Amino acid sequence: MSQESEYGAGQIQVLEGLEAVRKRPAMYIGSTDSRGLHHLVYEVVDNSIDEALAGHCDDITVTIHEDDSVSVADDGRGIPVDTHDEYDRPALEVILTVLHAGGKFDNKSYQVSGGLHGVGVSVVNALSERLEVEVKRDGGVFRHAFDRGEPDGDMERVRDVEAEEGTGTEIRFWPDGDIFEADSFSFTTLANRLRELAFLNSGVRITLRDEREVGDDGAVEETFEYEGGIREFVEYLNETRSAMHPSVIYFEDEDQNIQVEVAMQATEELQGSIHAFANNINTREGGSHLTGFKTALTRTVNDYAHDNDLLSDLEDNLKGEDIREGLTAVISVKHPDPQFEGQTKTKLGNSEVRGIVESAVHEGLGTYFEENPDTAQAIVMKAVEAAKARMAAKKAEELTRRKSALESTSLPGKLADCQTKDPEEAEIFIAEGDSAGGSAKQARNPEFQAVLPIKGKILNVEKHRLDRILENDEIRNMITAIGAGIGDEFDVEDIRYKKIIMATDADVDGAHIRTLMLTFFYRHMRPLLEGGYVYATQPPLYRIRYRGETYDAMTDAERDEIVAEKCDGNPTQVQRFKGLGEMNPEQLWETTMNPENRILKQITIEDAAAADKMFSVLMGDAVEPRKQFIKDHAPEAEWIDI
Ligand code: 0RA
Repeated sequence: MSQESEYGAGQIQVLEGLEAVRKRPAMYIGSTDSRGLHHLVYEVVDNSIDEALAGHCDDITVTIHEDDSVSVADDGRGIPVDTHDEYDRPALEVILTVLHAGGKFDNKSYQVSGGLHGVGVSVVNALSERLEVEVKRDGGVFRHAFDRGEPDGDMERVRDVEAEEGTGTEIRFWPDGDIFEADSFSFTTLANRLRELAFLNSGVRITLRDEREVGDDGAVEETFEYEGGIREFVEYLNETRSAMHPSVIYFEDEDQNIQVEVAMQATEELQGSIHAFANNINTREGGSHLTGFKTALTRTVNDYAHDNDLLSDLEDNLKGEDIREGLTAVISVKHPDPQFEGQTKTKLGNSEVRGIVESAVHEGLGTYFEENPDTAQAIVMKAVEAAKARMAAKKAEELTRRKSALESTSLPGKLADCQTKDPEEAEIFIAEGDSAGGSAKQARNPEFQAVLPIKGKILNVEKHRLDRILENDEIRNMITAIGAGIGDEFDVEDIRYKKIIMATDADVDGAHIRTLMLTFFYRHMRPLLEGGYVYATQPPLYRIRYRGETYDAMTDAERDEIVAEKCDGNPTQVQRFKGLGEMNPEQLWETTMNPENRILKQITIEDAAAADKMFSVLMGDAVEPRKQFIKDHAPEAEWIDI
């Protein structure tokens, strides 16, 4: 039973002070790692977005200051500063010091955004070493400050507001180092979310400034503003994909106070990319809005295909997955009382939404097909091709399964398996090239470490359908070794190793192979990444010897530091490892495989839209966008977050 049902929501507010937030921060913001830290920013920005949705704000500026504090400024109505009856304190102070107080104001009742945890700015205050707020409202400029949630003095009216200044709120906070493990904000992470918010709320201008990085012409700054809203979101996602029709299909509807917006565009690609949002939250686990969309899409396309006699080549109807091949879509609903369910509370539960989205899509798309028969026909023909490939893949899969059932062992011959059968303990190194694979086989601890060598460049799965992918030996070996199937059939419960470790060289080729493997995992075994089971080795670049000691360095800078500080500038030997294959088994064990000393990088996919974009840009055909993308993002490498 949750506390809420025991006490009722009313009493909870009395029971919970900001002390509760400081004691159990994860309950309020999910975690205290880097994700939680960034969540503080989103919590404040969500309040500004609410002002925008209420029609009172169109400009938001987020600034990362030099000291890694963040401020969020908006031109909304400003947080109320008059005296709050119940508390006999300025409303501004109440909103910042009382949990859940923000949403309690009558004139702010339609809170669409509200954040995933929907906890309010008081939580940000509780978790900040210091927070300063400035409000322009009621003809004055008001300031208030807090230390770890406690007011530092009283709210002050500092001056009259100048006529041209208008109204607004600026909140600057310094996250509490005692609470957060991470202390640095990532420009890319914030930019991804703010871009997404700007797409989802057309007309709002959101600027992100980074004052830690000062370039030739001042601070690094990016502004997101999209008049076209989610239509432009789809265009952005499709930047490097070849679209099958020139303009994005868009429709919107409102029913029972629930707003529905859908934007979609079919492409020639094989990967579909559908993103569903509820109240600006990326509902990764899907829910009623996504179900409604898929049902209507399948029905509308099949109806059109039947009415126009386009399915003569097939025995059956088109399946949903055939139709969604290469489809890019964004679904956004705004609901006055959203229910979030699922493991990560990112599944929309409200059942009434399903029917509303379903009829909006059925009607909107039906009309579009009637008005654009050429596009409709192309979409159907592409789905027919996908259906044929799906049936061919099924046959290939069955064949693989029957073949392996006949052979005495179904595991690939190249795999050196480990002794333990307990996935919790077992790890597999997928090693690039036979020489690294050979060394790893000698170096490993066979009790719990398995090694699968793969040939350098595996198939680029971004460019082939499943039937072709399954013909590839390296891919088949990975599927059988991991042991949990593939695609829709993939069941993460069956994985044979809980650490799947990509062992590739620390050079450009290694990075390429890692990307190929990751693309494969992302497209066909995504739960592996979602569960955090995928890792990459981080072998050192240099080994330095001096007076009987050995030191490993991961970078050139680290090497120089060791040479200067540990070896009196005069090392006995500096060995550069060009690749894993060059290390002898003992070195490989010591630097890369021994759990005691090795450094593993865990690969997780933070943001599905960003990852999708990354894989289609990196692995697709278009060359220019790829170059630009790598130039923009490679140094941070945060599209795949650690
Ligand atoms: C409570 C009530 C109203 C607005 C806000 C809070 C508010 C909070 C934040 C946080 C950041 N920016 C914000 N802007 C507004 C409604 C005020 C009214 O009715 O005038």
